[in-house]
Amino acid sequence: MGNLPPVFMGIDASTQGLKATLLDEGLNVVSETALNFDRDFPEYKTEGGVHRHTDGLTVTSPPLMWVAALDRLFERLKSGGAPLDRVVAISGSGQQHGSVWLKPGTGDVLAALDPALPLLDQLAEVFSVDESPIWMDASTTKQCRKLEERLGGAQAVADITGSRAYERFTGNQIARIYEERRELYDATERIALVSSFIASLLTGGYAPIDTSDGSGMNLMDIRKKDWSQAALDATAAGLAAKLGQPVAGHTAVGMVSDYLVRRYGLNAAALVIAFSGDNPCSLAGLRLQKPGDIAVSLGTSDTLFGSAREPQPSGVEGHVFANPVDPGSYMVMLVHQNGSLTREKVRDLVVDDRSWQTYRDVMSRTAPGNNGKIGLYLYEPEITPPILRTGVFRFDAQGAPVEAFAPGEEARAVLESQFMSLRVHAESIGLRPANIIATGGASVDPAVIRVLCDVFGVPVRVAEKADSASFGAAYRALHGWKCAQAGAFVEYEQALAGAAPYKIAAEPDMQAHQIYTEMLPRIGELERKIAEG
Ligand code: 5FX
Repeated sequence: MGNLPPVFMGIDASTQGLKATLLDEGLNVVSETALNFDRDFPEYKTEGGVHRHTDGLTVTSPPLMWVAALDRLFERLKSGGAPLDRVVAISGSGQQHGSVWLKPGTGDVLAALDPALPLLDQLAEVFSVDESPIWMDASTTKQCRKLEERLGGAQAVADITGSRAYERFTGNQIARIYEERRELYDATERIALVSSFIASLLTGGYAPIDTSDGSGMNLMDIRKKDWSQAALDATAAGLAAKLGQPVAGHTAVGMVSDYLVRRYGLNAAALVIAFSGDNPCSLAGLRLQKPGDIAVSLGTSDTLFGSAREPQPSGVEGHVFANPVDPGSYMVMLVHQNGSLTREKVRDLVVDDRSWQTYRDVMSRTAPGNNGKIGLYLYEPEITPPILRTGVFRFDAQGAPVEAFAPGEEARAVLESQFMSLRVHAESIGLRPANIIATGGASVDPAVIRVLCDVFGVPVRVAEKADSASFGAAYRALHGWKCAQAGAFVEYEQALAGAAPYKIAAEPDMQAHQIYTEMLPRIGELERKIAEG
Protein backbone atom coordinates (compact mmCIF):
# COMPACT_ATOMS: atom_id res chain seq x y z
CA MET A 1 0.00 0.00 0.00
CA GLY A 2 3.05 2.27 0.33
CA ASN A 3 2.32 5.52 2.11
CA LEU A 4 -1.17 6.10 0.77
CA PRO A 5 -3.58 7.35 3.42
CA PRO A 6 -5.61 4.58 5.07
CA VAL A 7 -9.33 4.06 4.50
CA PHE A 8 -11.86 2.51 6.93
CA MET A 9 -14.88 0.65 5.72
CA GLY A 10 -18.25 0.11 7.39
CA ILE A 11 -20.82 -2.34 6.04
CA ASP A 12 -24.40 -1.87 7.17
CA ALA A 13 -26.57 -4.96 6.76
CA SER A 14 -29.96 -3.55 7.68
CA THR A 15 -33.38 -5.14 7.28
CA GLN A 16 -33.98 -3.40 3.98
CA GLY A 17 -30.59 -3.20 2.33
CA LEU A 18 -26.83 -3.39 2.37
CA LYS A 19 -24.60 -0.35 2.37
CA ALA A 20 -20.88 0.40 2.42
CA THR A 21 -19.34 3.61 3.77
CA LEU A 22 -15.61 4.28 3.29
CA LEU A 23 -14.01 6.99 5.42
CA ASP A 24 -10.55 8.51 5.50
CA GLU A 25 -8.70 9.10 8.76
CA GLY A 26 -10.32 12.54 9.04
CA LEU A 27 -13.71 10.73 9.00
CA ASN A 28 -14.62 12.18 5.59
CA VAL A 29 -16.63 9.97 3.25
CA VAL A 30 -14.44 8.82 0.36
CA SER A 31 -16.91 6.37 -1.15
CA GLU A 32 -20.42 5.09 -0.49
CA THR A 33 -22.73 2.62 -2.15
CA ALA A 34 -26.10 1.19 -1.15
CA LEU A 35 -28.34 -1.64 -2.32
CA ASN A 36 -32.00 -2.15 -1.58
CA PHE A 37 -33.12 -5.78 -1.32
CA ASP A 38 -36.62 -5.33 -2.81
CA ARG A 39 -35.41 -3.20 -5.71
CA ASP A 40 -32.05 -4.77 -6.50
CA PHE A 41 -32.86 -8.42 -5.74
CA PRO A 42 -36.47 -8.90 -6.90
CA GLU A 43 -35.85 -12.64 -7.36
CA TYR A 44 -36.03 -13.10 -3.56
CA LYS A 45 -39.53 -11.54 -3.51
CA THR A 46 -39.06 -9.64 -0.26
CA GLU A 47 -41.15 -6.72 0.95
CA GLY A 48 -39.08 -4.34 3.01
CA GLY A 49 -36.36 -7.01 2.88
CA VAL A 50 -38.49 -9.63 4.61
CA HIS A 51 -40.98 -12.43 4.11
CA ARG A 52 -44.07 -12.25 6.31
CA HIS A 53 -45.59 -15.66 6.85
CA THR A 54 -49.31 -16.46 6.83
CA ASP A 55 -49.49 -17.00 10.62
CA GLY A 56 -49.07 -13.24 10.97
CA LEU A 57 -46.24 -13.71 13.46
CA THR A 58 -43.34 -15.38 11.66
CA VAL A 59 -41.03 -13.03 9.75
CA THR A 60 -37.91 -14.23 7.93
CA SER A 61 -35.35 -13.20 5.31
CA PRO A 62 -33.40 -15.46 2.93
CA PRO A 63 -29.74 -15.47 4.00
CA LEU A 64 -28.69 -16.25 0.42
CA MET A 65 -30.01 -12.80 -0.53
CA TRP A 66 -27.50 -11.27 1.88
CA VAL A 67 -24.73 -13.25 0.16
CA ALA A 68 -25.87 -12.07 -3.28
CA ALA A 69 -25.94 -8.51 -1.96
CA LEU A 70 -22.38 -8.71 -0.64
CA ASP A 71 -21.18 -9.89 -4.07
CA ARG A 72 -22.95 -6.94 -5.69
CA LEU A 73 -21.71 -4.45 -3.09
CA PHE A 74 -18.06 -5.29 -3.75
CA GLU A 75 -18.61 -5.36 -7.52
CA ARG A 76 -20.08 -1.85 -7.35
CA LEU A 77 -17.32 -0.55 -5.11
CA LYS A 78 -14.69 -1.96 -7.45
CA SER A 79 -16.29 -0.76 -10.68
CA GLY A 80 -16.93 2.64 -9.10
CA GLY A 81 -13.20 3.03 -8.37
CA ALA A 82 -13.48 2.89 -4.55
CA PRO A 83 -9.98 2.74 -3.03
CA LEU A 84 -10.31 -0.86 -1.81
CA ASP A 85 -6.52 -1.25 -1.88
CA ARG A 86 -6.28 1.43 0.84
CA VAL A 87 -8.80 -0.17 3.20
CA VAL A 88 -6.95 -1.11 6.40
CA ALA A 89 -9.96 -2.20 8.45
CA ILE A 90 -13.59 -3.22 7.88
CA SER A 91 -16.30 -3.48 10.44
CA GLY A 92 -20.04 -3.71 10.18
CA SER A 93 -23.51 -3.36 11.52
CA GLY A 94 -26.26 -5.95 11.27
CA GLN A 95 -29.96 -5.84 12.06
CA GLN A 96 -30.09 -7.26 15.58
CA HIS A 97 -31.42 -10.66 16.66
CA GLY A 98 -31.58 -12.36 13.21
CA SER A 99 -29.86 -15.74 13.00
CA VAL A 100 -28.03 -17.56 10.19
CA TRP A 101 -27.89 -21.34 10.41
CA LEU A 102 -24.90 -23.04 8.81
CA LYS A 103 -24.32 -26.70 7.97
CA PRO A 104 -21.26 -28.66 9.10
CA GLY A 105 -18.25 -27.86 6.92
CA THR A 106 -19.31 -24.28 6.10
CA GLY A 107 -16.11 -22.99 7.71
CA ASP A 108 -14.10 -25.05 5.23
CA VAL A 109 -16.19 -23.83 2.30
CA LEU A 110 -15.54 -20.22 3.41
CA ALA A 111 -11.82 -20.88 3.71
CA ALA A 112 -11.56 -22.34 0.20
CA LEU A 113 -13.59 -19.83 -1.84
CA ASP A 114 -12.61 -19.63 -5.51
CA PRO A 115 -11.94 -15.99 -6.53
CA ALA A 116 -13.06 -16.76 -10.08
CA LEU A 117 -16.65 -17.20 -8.90
CA PRO A 118 -19.17 -15.07 -6.99
CA LEU A 119 -19.98 -16.01 -3.37
CA LEU A 120 -23.54 -16.82 -4.41
CA ASP A 121 -22.43 -19.73 -6.61
CA GLN A 122 -20.35 -21.20 -3.82
CA LEU A 123 -22.59 -20.74 -0.78
CA ALA A 124 -26.00 -21.80 -2.05
CA GLU A 125 -25.81 -25.10 -0.15
CA VAL A 126 -24.41 -24.01 3.21
CA PHE A 127 -27.64 -23.00 5.00
CA SER A 128 -29.37 -25.56 7.19
CA VAL A 129 -32.31 -23.14 7.61
CA ASP A 130 -32.96 -21.34 4.34
CA GLU A 131 -35.18 -18.63 5.85
CA SER A 132 -33.52 -16.78 8.72
CA PRO A 133 -35.77 -15.66 11.58
CA ILE A 134 -35.34 -11.89 12.03
CA TRP A 135 -36.15 -9.23 14.65
CA MET A 136 -39.68 -8.62 13.35
CA ASP A 137 -40.67 -12.19 14.21
CA ALA A 138 -43.13 -12.41 17.10
CA SER A 139 -43.84 -16.14 16.99
CA THR A 140 -41.98 -17.29 20.11
CA THR A 141 -44.17 -16.23 23.04
CA LYS A 142 -44.33 -19.85 24.22
CA GLN A 143 -40.53 -20.12 24.26
CA CYS A 144 -40.25 -16.77 26.09
CA ARG A 145 -42.58 -17.89 28.88
CA LYS A 146 -40.65 -21.15 29.16
CA LEU A 147 -37.30 -19.38 29.47
CA GLU A 148 -38.70 -17.10 32.19
CA GLU A 149 -40.20 -20.06 34.01
CA ARG A 150 -36.97 -22.01 33.91
CA LEU A 151 -34.77 -19.14 35.05
CA GLY A 152 -37.11 -17.91 37.79
CA GLY A 153 -39.18 -15.15 36.18
CA ALA A 154 -38.84 -12.14 33.90
CA GLN A 155 -36.65 -10.18 36.34
CA ALA A 156 -34.32 -13.17 36.75
CA VAL A 157 -33.90 -13.43 32.96
CA ALA A 158 -33.22 -9.67 32.82
CA ASP A 159 -30.75 -9.83 35.70
CA ILE A 160 -28.67 -12.39 33.79
CA THR A 161 -29.14 -11.45 30.14
CA GLY A 162 -29.95 -7.72 30.36
CA SER A 163 -33.54 -8.05 29.07
CA ARG A 164 -36.62 -10.05 30.00
CA ALA A 165 -37.49 -12.71 27.41
CA TYR A 166 -38.45 -11.05 24.12
CA GLU A 167 -39.95 -12.84 21.15
CA ARG A 168 -37.43 -11.42 18.68
CA PHE A 169 -34.37 -12.27 20.80
CA THR A 170 -32.29 -14.98 19.14
CA GLY A 171 -32.30 -17.54 21.95
CA ASN A 172 -36.08 -17.79 21.83
CA GLN A 173 -35.96 -18.10 18.05
CA ILE A 174 -33.41 -20.90 18.45
CA ALA A 175 -35.64 -22.61 21.02
CA ARG A 176 -38.55 -22.59 18.58
CA ILE A 177 -36.51 -24.24 15.81
CA TYR A 178 -35.10 -26.71 18.36
CA GLU A 179 -38.62 -27.65 19.46
CA GLU A 180 -40.41 -27.60 16.14
CA ARG A 181 -37.75 -28.50 13.58
CA ARG A 182 -35.24 -30.51 15.56
CA GLU A 183 -33.71 -32.09 12.44
CA LEU A 184 -32.62 -28.64 11.23
CA TYR A 185 -31.05 -27.80 14.59
CA ASP A 186 -29.17 -31.10 14.51
CA ALA A 187 -28.01 -30.39 10.95
CA THR A 188 -26.42 -27.09 12.07
CA GLU A 189 -22.78 -26.62 13.00
CA ARG A 190 -22.84 -22.86 13.60
CA ILE A 191 -25.55 -20.35 14.41
CA ALA A 192 -24.37 -16.84 13.53
CA LEU A 193 -26.06 -13.48 13.97
CA VAL A 194 -26.55 -11.39 10.83
CA SER A 195 -23.56 -9.32 11.99
CA SER A 196 -21.17 -12.22 12.59
CA PHE A 197 -22.35 -13.96 9.42
CA ILE A 198 -21.34 -11.02 7.20
CA ALA A 199 -18.03 -10.83 9.09
CA SER A 200 -17.54 -14.55 8.35
CA LEU A 201 -17.98 -13.89 4.63
CA LEU A 202 -15.17 -11.34 4.88
CA THR A 203 -12.68 -13.36 6.92
CA GLY A 204 -13.32 -16.67 5.15
CA GLY A 205 -14.10 -18.56 8.36
CA TYR A 206 -16.51 -18.45 11.30
CA ALA A 207 -16.24 -14.97 12.85
CA PRO A 208 -17.26 -14.62 16.50
CA ILE A 209 -20.37 -12.85 17.75
CA ASP A 210 -19.51 -9.58 19.50
CA THR A 211 -20.71 -9.19 23.08
CA SER A 212 -22.84 -6.17 22.23
CA ASP A 213 -24.97 -7.85 19.55
CA GLY A 214 -24.72 -11.04 21.61
CA SER A 215 -26.61 -9.22 24.37
CA GLY A 216 -29.71 -9.29 22.14
CA MET A 217 -30.09 -13.05 22.38
CA ASN A 218 -31.36 -13.70 25.96
CA LEU A 219 -28.38 -16.07 26.16
CA MET A 220 -25.43 -14.03 27.38
CA ASP A 221 -24.52 -13.14 30.93
CA ILE A 222 -24.09 -9.41 30.40
CA ARG A 223 -21.71 -9.02 33.34
CA LYS A 224 -19.44 -11.96 32.48
CA LYS A 225 -19.74 -11.19 28.74
CA ASP A 226 -19.97 -14.89 28.08
CA TRP A 227 -22.84 -17.31 27.49
CA SER A 228 -24.94 -18.05 30.55
CA GLN A 229 -24.98 -21.81 31.07
CA ALA A 230 -28.44 -21.58 32.65
CA ALA A 231 -29.85 -19.69 29.66
CA LEU A 232 -28.19 -22.07 27.18
CA ASP A 233 -29.55 -25.10 29.04
CA ALA A 234 -33.05 -23.61 29.06
CA THR A 235 -32.87 -22.99 25.29
CA ALA A 236 -31.45 -26.00 23.46
CA ALA A 237 -29.04 -28.88 24.10
CA GLY A 238 -25.49 -28.50 22.81
CA LEU A 239 -25.90 -24.82 22.00
CA ALA A 240 -22.55 -23.44 23.24
CA ALA A 241 -20.63 -25.36 20.57
CA LYS A 242 -22.83 -23.90 17.85
CA LEU A 243 -22.38 -20.29 18.99
CA GLY A 244 -18.60 -19.98 19.40
CA GLN A 245 -16.98 -17.67 21.94
CA PRO A 246 -18.19 -14.03 22.02
CA VAL A 247 -15.60 -11.21 21.80
CA ALA A 248 -15.60 -7.48 22.64
CA GLY A 249 -16.70 -5.15 19.84
CA HIS A 250 -13.26 -3.64 19.20
CA THR A 251 -11.61 -7.05 18.60
CA ALA A 252 -9.87 -7.81 15.30
CA VAL A 253 -11.45 -11.13 14.33
CA GLY A 254 -9.22 -11.84 11.34
CA MET A 255 -7.79 -10.50 8.10
CA VAL A 256 -9.85 -10.10 4.95
CA SER A 257 -9.91 -13.36 3.03
CA ASP A 258 -7.63 -14.17 0.16
CA TYR A 259 -10.85 -14.42 -1.88
CA LEU A 260 -11.60 -10.70 -1.41
CA VAL A 261 -8.01 -9.70 -2.04
CA ARG A 262 -7.82 -11.60 -5.29
CA ARG A 263 -11.34 -10.96 -6.59
CA TYR A 264 -11.78 -7.30 -5.66
CA GLY A 265 -8.27 -6.03 -4.99
CA LEU A 266 -8.75 -5.51 -1.26
CA ASN A 267 -5.63 -4.70 0.69
CA ALA A 268 -4.26 -8.03 1.96
CA ALA A 269 -3.34 -6.40 5.29
CA ALA A 270 -6.91 -5.22 6.02
CA LEU A 271 -8.27 -6.28 9.39
CA VAL A 272 -11.85 -7.34 10.01
CA ILE A 273 -13.10 -5.85 13.29
CA ALA A 274 -15.98 -7.71 14.98
CA PHE A 275 -19.31 -6.75 13.43
CA SER A 276 -22.04 -5.62 15.83
CA GLY A 277 -25.76 -4.84 15.92
CA ASP A 278 -27.34 -1.77 14.33
CA ASN A 279 -28.30 -0.15 17.63
CA PRO A 280 -24.83 -0.62 19.17
CA CYS A 281 -23.38 0.76 15.92
CA SER A 282 -25.70 3.78 16.18
CA LEU A 283 -24.32 4.43 19.66
CA ALA A 284 -20.84 4.32 18.12
CA GLY A 285 -21.97 6.43 15.14
CA LEU A 286 -23.31 9.15 17.41
CA ARG A 287 -20.05 8.91 19.40
CA LEU A 288 -21.77 8.33 22.72
CA GLN A 289 -19.10 7.02 24.95
CA LYS A 290 -19.29 8.64 28.34
CA PRO A 291 -22.01 7.50 30.72
CA GLY A 292 -24.50 10.38 30.68
CA ASP A 293 -24.32 10.90 26.92
CA ILE A 294 -27.75 9.87 25.69
CA ALA A 295 -29.19 9.71 22.19
CA VAL A 296 -32.86 10.16 21.47
CA SER A 297 -33.80 8.98 18.02
CA LEU A 298 -37.14 10.48 17.02
CA GLY A 299 -38.44 8.21 14.30
CA THR A 300 -41.51 6.08 13.59
CA SER A 301 -40.90 4.85 17.09
CA ASP A 302 -38.70 6.80 19.51
CA THR A 303 -35.55 5.12 20.78
CA LEU A 304 -33.49 6.33 23.67
CA PHE A 305 -30.07 4.87 24.30
CA GLY A 306 -26.83 5.65 25.97
CA SER A 307 -23.98 4.20 27.92
CA ALA A 308 -24.21 3.41 31.61
CA ARG A 309 -21.55 2.42 34.12
CA GLU A 310 -23.65 -0.13 35.99
CA PRO A 311 -26.33 -2.37 34.50
CA GLN A 312 -29.76 -1.99 36.09
CA PRO A 313 -31.86 -4.41 34.01
CA SER A 314 -35.62 -4.36 34.25
CA GLY A 315 -37.95 -7.36 34.08
CA VAL A 316 -40.54 -5.11 32.48
CA GLU A 317 -38.92 -2.86 29.91
CA GLY A 318 -35.75 -1.83 28.15
CA HIS A 319 -32.54 -3.58 27.30
CA VAL A 320 -29.04 -3.60 28.71
CA PHE A 321 -26.37 -4.54 26.17
CA ALA A 322 -22.59 -4.71 26.40
CA ASN A 323 -21.16 -1.41 25.12
CA PRO A 324 -19.59 -1.90 21.65
CA VAL A 325 -16.85 0.69 22.13
CA ASP A 326 -16.11 0.46 25.84
CA PRO A 327 -15.70 -2.97 27.45
CA GLY A 328 -15.99 -1.36 30.89
CA SER A 329 -19.53 -0.02 30.49
CA TYR A 330 -22.95 -0.95 29.16
CA MET A 331 -25.42 0.28 26.60
CA VAL A 332 -29.01 0.83 27.71
CA MET A 333 -31.87 1.12 25.27
CA LEU A 334 -35.61 1.86 25.44
CA VAL A 335 -38.06 1.75 22.57
CA HIS A 336 -41.23 3.86 22.66
CA GLN A 337 -43.63 2.59 20.03
CA ASN A 338 -45.69 5.82 19.94
CA GLY A 339 -43.23 8.20 18.29
CA SER A 340 -43.50 10.32 15.16
CA LEU A 341 -46.64 8.70 13.78
CA THR A 342 -48.45 9.57 16.99
CA ARG A 343 -47.12 13.16 16.96
CA GLU A 344 -48.27 13.52 13.36
CA LYS A 345 -51.76 12.25 14.20
CA VAL A 346 -52.08 14.84 16.95
CA ARG A 347 -50.76 17.55 14.63
CA ASP A 348 -53.41 16.65 12.06
CA LEU A 349 -56.09 16.91 14.76
CA VAL A 350 -54.87 20.25 15.99
CA VAL A 351 -53.96 22.20 12.84
CA ASP A 352 -55.85 22.21 9.56
CA ASP A 353 -52.83 22.86 7.35
CA ARG A 354 -50.88 19.94 8.91
CA SER A 355 -47.79 22.12 9.25
CA TRP A 356 -45.37 22.08 12.15
CA GLN A 357 -45.04 25.86 11.85
CA THR A 358 -48.76 26.36 12.64
CA TYR A 359 -48.49 23.68 15.33
CA ARG A 360 -45.77 25.70 17.05
CA ASP A 361 -47.93 28.82 16.98
CA VAL A 362 -50.87 26.93 18.49
CA MET A 363 -48.67 25.37 21.14
CA SER A 364 -47.21 28.73 22.14
CA ARG A 365 -50.63 29.68 23.59
CA THR A 366 -49.88 27.39 26.53
CA ALA A 367 -47.13 27.29 29.12
CA PRO A 368 -44.73 24.45 30.04
CA GLY A 369 -46.58 21.97 32.25
CA ASN A 370 -49.94 22.71 30.57
CA ASN A 371 -51.35 23.93 33.91
CA GLY A 372 -51.15 20.38 35.22
CA LYS A 373 -53.10 18.81 32.37
CA ILE A 374 -51.68 15.54 31.05
CA GLY A 375 -52.61 13.62 27.90
CA LEU A 376 -51.32 10.17 26.96
CA TYR A 377 -51.58 9.42 23.25
CA LEU A 378 -51.34 5.69 22.69
CA TYR A 379 -52.45 5.16 19.13
CA GLU A 380 -50.32 2.00 19.01
CA PRO A 381 -49.93 -0.58 21.77
CA GLU A 382 -46.97 0.70 23.76
CA ILE A 383 -43.74 -1.25 24.39
CA THR A 384 -42.38 1.05 27.12
CA PRO A 385 -44.17 0.66 29.42
CA PRO A 386 -46.07 -2.34 28.08
CA ILE A 387 -49.65 -1.05 27.53
CA LEU A 388 -51.88 -3.01 25.19
CA ARG A 389 -54.83 -0.61 25.45
CA THR A 390 -54.87 1.98 22.71
CA GLY A 391 -56.54 5.38 22.69
CA VAL A 392 -56.11 8.95 23.92
CA PHE A 393 -56.30 9.47 27.68
CA ARG A 394 -56.65 13.05 28.93
CA PHE A 395 -56.56 14.16 32.56
CA ASP A 396 -57.04 17.49 34.33
CA ALA A 397 -54.67 18.85 36.97
CA GLN A 398 -56.39 16.77 39.67
CA GLY A 399 -56.00 13.55 37.66
CA ALA A 400 -59.67 13.28 36.67
CA PRO A 401 -60.34 12.06 33.10
CA VAL A 402 -61.53 14.73 30.66
CA GLU A 403 -62.97 14.38 27.16
CA ALA A 404 -61.08 17.09 25.30
CA PHE A 405 -58.32 19.69 25.48
CA ALA A 406 -58.12 23.07 23.77
CA PRO A 407 -55.93 22.88 20.63
CA GLY A 408 -52.96 24.58 22.35
CA GLU A 409 -53.18 22.15 25.27
CA GLU A 410 -53.42 19.16 22.97
CA ALA A 411 -50.40 20.28 20.94
CA ARG A 412 -48.32 20.60 24.09
CA ALA A 413 -49.68 17.55 25.90
CA VAL A 414 -48.46 14.97 23.40
CA LEU A 415 -44.86 16.22 23.43
CA GLU A 416 -44.77 16.65 27.20
CA SER A 417 -46.15 13.20 28.00
CA GLN A 418 -43.95 11.44 25.46
CA PHE A 419 -40.76 12.98 26.82
CA MET A 420 -41.75 12.80 30.50
CA SER A 421 -42.51 9.12 29.97
CA LEU A 422 -39.12 8.61 28.27
CA ARG A 423 -37.46 10.28 31.26
CA VAL A 424 -39.37 8.18 33.82
CA HIS A 425 -38.44 4.92 32.11
CA ALA A 426 -34.86 5.96 31.35
CA GLU A 427 -34.35 6.73 35.03
CA SER A 428 -35.90 3.43 36.04
CA ILE A 429 -33.15 1.56 34.17
CA GLY A 430 -30.37 3.81 35.37
CA LEU A 431 -30.05 6.36 32.55
CA ARG A 432 -29.63 9.96 33.69
CA PRO A 433 -28.52 12.17 30.82
CA ALA A 434 -25.92 14.88 31.12
CA ASN A 435 -26.21 15.58 27.40
CA ILE A 436 -28.69 14.58 24.73
CA ILE A 437 -28.00 14.05 21.05
CA ALA A 438 -31.24 14.10 19.11
CA THR A 439 -31.46 12.40 15.77
CA GLY A 440 -34.17 11.16 13.40
CA GLY A 441 -36.85 13.02 11.43
CA ALA A 442 -38.49 15.00 14.24
CA SER A 443 -35.16 16.25 15.61
CA VAL A 444 -35.23 19.20 13.20
CA ASP A 445 -38.37 20.62 14.80
CA PRO A 446 -37.61 23.37 17.36
CA ALA A 447 -40.86 22.82 19.30
CA VAL A 448 -40.06 19.14 19.77
CA ILE A 449 -36.49 19.90 20.81
CA ARG A 450 -37.61 22.61 23.26
CA VAL A 451 -39.87 20.23 25.20
CA LEU A 452 -37.29 17.40 25.07
CA CYS A 453 -34.61 19.76 26.40
CA ASP A 454 -36.74 21.17 29.24
CA VAL A 455 -38.10 17.79 30.34
CA PHE A 456 -34.58 16.35 30.71
CA GLY A 457 -33.00 19.62 31.83
CA VAL A 458 -29.82 19.17 29.77
CA PRO A 459 -28.48 20.70 26.55
CA VAL A 460 -29.67 19.04 23.35
CA ARG A 461 -27.40 18.69 20.35
CA VAL A 462 -28.65 17.55 16.96
CA ALA A 463 -26.92 15.00 14.72
CA GLU A 464 -28.04 15.60 11.15
CA LYS A 465 -26.72 12.36 9.64
CA ALA A 466 -29.59 9.91 9.41
CA ASP A 467 -27.54 6.72 8.98
CA SER A 468 -25.68 6.59 12.26
CA ALA A 469 -25.38 2.77 12.11
CA SER A 470 -23.30 2.70 8.92
CA PHE A 471 -21.09 5.55 10.12
CA GLY A 472 -20.82 3.74 13.43
CA ALA A 473 -19.62 0.63 11.62
CA ALA A 474 -16.90 2.61 9.84
CA TYR A 475 -15.92 4.43 13.06
CA ARG A 476 -15.68 1.07 14.79
CA ALA A 477 -13.36 -0.15 12.00
CA LEU A 478 -11.09 2.82 12.78
CA HIS A 479 -11.35 2.20 16.53
CA GLY A 480 -10.57 -1.52 16.23
CA TRP A 481 -7.66 -0.77 13.91
CA LYS A 482 -6.20 1.77 16.37
CA CYS A 483 -6.54 -0.77 19.20
CA ALA A 484 -4.80 -3.41 17.06
CA GLN A 485 -2.01 -0.96 16.13
CA ALA A 486 -1.48 -0.03 19.79
CA GLY A 487 -1.71 -3.65 20.94
CA ALA A 488 -4.02 -2.37 23.71
CA PHE A 489 -7.46 -0.84 24.16
CA VAL A 490 -7.60 2.78 22.96
CA GLU A 491 -10.42 4.97 24.30
CA TYR A 492 -13.07 5.46 21.62
CA GLU A 493 -13.07 9.21 22.15
CA GLN A 494 -9.34 9.31 21.54
CA ALA A 495 -9.61 7.17 18.39
CA LEU A 496 -12.23 9.58 17.03
CA ALA A 497 -10.55 12.76 18.21
CA GLY A 498 -10.87 14.24 14.69
CA ALA A 499 -14.68 14.19 14.72
CA ALA A 500 -16.44 17.56 14.51
CA PRO A 501 -18.50 18.34 17.64
CA TYR A 502 -22.30 18.42 17.38
CA LYS A 503 -23.93 21.84 17.47
CA ILE A 504 -26.06 22.75 20.48
CA ALA A 505 -29.70 23.16 19.40
CA ALA A 506 -31.24 24.04 22.78
CA GLU A 507 -30.23 24.91 26.35
CA PRO A 508 -32.72 24.00 29.08
CA ASP A 509 -35.05 26.45 30.80
CA MET A 510 -34.57 25.23 34.37
CA GLN A 511 -37.85 26.70 35.59
CA ALA A 512 -39.77 24.62 33.04
CA HIS A 513 -37.57 21.66 33.97
CA GLN A 514 -38.62 22.01 37.61
CA ILE A 515 -42.30 21.94 36.61
CA TYR A 516 -41.76 18.74 34.63
CA THR A 517 -39.77 17.10 37.41
CA GLU A 518 -42.67 17.69 39.80
CA MET A 519 -45.09 16.13 37.28
CA LEU A 520 -43.06 12.96 36.69
CA PRO A 521 -44.63 10.77 39.41
CA ARG A 522 -48.07 11.50 37.93
CA ILE A 523 -46.98 10.18 34.52
CA GLY A 524 -45.88 6.83 35.94
CA GLU A 525 -49.09 6.59 37.95
CA LEU A 526 -51.38 7.37 35.00
CA GLU A 527 -49.54 4.86 32.80
CA ARG A 528 -50.09 2.20 35.45
CA LYS A 529 -53.79 3.07 35.67
CA ILE A 530 -54.23 2.85 31.89
CA ALA A 531 -52.32 -0.43 31.68
CA GLU A 532 -54.54 -1.90 34.39
CA GLY A 533 -57.63 -0.71 32.52
C1 5FX B 1 -33.64 -3.81 18.41
O1 5FX B 1 -33.83 -4.61 19.52
C2 5FX B 1 -34.43 -4.24 17.26
O2 5FX B 1 -35.12 -5.24 17.28
C3 5FX B 1 -34.36 -3.44 15.99
O3 5FX B 1 -33.95 -2.14 16.25
C4 5FX B 1 -33.43 -4.12 15.02
O4 5FX B 1 -32.13 -4.12 15.51
C5 5FX B 1 -33.52 -3.42 13.68
F1 5FX B 1 -32.61 -3.87 12.87
